[in-house]
Amino acid sequence: MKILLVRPPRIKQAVTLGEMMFCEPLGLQCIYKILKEQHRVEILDLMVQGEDFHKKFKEFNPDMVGITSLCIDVDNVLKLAREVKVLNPKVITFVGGTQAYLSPESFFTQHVDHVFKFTTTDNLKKLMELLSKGEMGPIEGVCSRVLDFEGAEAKGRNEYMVPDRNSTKKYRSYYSYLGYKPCAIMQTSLGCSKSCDFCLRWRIEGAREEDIDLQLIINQLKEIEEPSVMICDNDFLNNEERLEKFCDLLEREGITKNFICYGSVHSVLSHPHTISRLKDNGLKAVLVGYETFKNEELENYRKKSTVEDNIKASEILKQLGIDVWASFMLHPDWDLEDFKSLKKYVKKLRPEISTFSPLTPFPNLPMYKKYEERLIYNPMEYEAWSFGKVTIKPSKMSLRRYYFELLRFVLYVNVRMNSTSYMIKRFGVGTVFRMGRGSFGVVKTYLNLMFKA
Ligand code: B12
Ligand code: SF4
Repeated sequence: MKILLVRPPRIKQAVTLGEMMFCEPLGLQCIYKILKEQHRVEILDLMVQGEDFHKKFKEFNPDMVGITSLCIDVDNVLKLAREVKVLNPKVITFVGGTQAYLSPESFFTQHVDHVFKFTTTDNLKKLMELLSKGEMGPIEGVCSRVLDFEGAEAKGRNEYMVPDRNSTKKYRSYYSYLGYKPCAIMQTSLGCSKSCDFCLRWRIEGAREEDIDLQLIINQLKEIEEPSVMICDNDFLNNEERLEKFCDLLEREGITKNFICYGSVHSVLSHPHTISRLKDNGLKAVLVGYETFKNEELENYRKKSTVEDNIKASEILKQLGIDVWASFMLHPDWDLEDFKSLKKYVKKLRPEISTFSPLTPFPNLPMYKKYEERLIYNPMEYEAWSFGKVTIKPSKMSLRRYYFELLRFVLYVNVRMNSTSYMIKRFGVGTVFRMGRGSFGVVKTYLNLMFKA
């Protein structure tokens, strides 16, 4: 069979980082590797500007079209599936990815034939085998239209798979992570035992770390041509012993890359000497969730660190010369004083880059119930759930004023607190120009939201 695997285009009107950066579609590259054993498979990445779905469809003339999905992509995925059926009703459509895992029902329409609630080598191969024989029956983790989309309640998780990075060879120069371009991404571990209250990641991957064999990781690294690699594990710095072994292997194999990763404050505090060794092996920047300046909020979020821990971790990372890309969560019950306190706190922490996200009680989180009465959007307004929009009605000021404070804060931090000069020093003027254009898009979206509020 001929199978076309598609990543939907960026969504301009949603608040996303898409204008600034996007990385390789790992999930599609993983299933490509399995499917290509028996089929002719191609990836079409519509996030890359200039790619045209109709043109590709006509050229490749697929028997099946598989589409990946994140929360905000639902409308785009459904539109693509509809287009497939209009172009050729015989072509089979199937959908997978994060949104299919969290809410498979969002894709239960007449244009989607199969929804992968979770994906394993077995269920993928089983579907292909049945389709090749022209048969159909229940498959674990797959909700099929001919079976009335049964199985949405099935329990199971996405399997760790090794991606085939050659599948995106023609796109690879576009893939970046903030200033690092070209940049690959890889996953070395699943799950997160910190299980913070607002976080979807441990819910998707499990509440304990499942570390993948390091030799398998080193083999992938050896094949990655890009000089920079973003490790998208939830807390790559978590396991001291594993990190030491990782450094041993990098040194033994002579692998030199720029590494960027997510790391928790807890991990930074627990083994700074190992993180220092990792720095000697290429660790350039860590994405840390400091979230808030209030211990009470950190506790409510079930974060395992305190405000004081955050300050200590920021000092350690400064001393080690590792850049910090910090994220903060804006609480809907903040007043003007709180925004001022956050400003002071950010000044104290001095991260190289700061990003801010309004607290988002995503429909699958228990937090959703707590804020249900105050929600501005309903769960079907998919594009609103990007972790960029204010989704909970603020209690201490109007929504318009809240957006105003948010915008003022974002501009203050980015313009006054040196992140521009840091970016120029680190990545050069060209990159800053590209990112500046992206940030301008985000600012414009926020301005629109403010005036509409
Ligand atoms: C890398 C990454 C990105 C990359 C690339 C994402 C991509 N898939 O194309 C970029 C930078 C582009 C990105 C952007 C965004 N992201 Co993001 N991202 C991640 C991250 C860190 C890792 C995802 C990943 O690659 N995992 C590994 C792969 C292997 O897993 P996977 O894609 O799920 O694939 C598996 C299965 O789902 C399946 N599969 C995947 N696709 C398909 C397709 C078919 C047909 C089949 C059968 C199976 C299948 O195969 C794999 C088997 O293991 C996750 C956090 C996390 N740890 O999950 C957040 C995450 C997925 N992102 C998230 C969000 C919110 C966003 C943004 C909206 C953020 C923003 N405001 O800008 C944007 C949206 C972009 C857009 N559409 O415009 C949320 C998703 C929430 C949700 N409910 O969907 C997550 C979970 C982070 C979070 N906040 O909790 N992201
Ligand atoms: S440490 Fe990070 S990835 Fe882990 S649960 Fe908390 S917010 Fe999520």
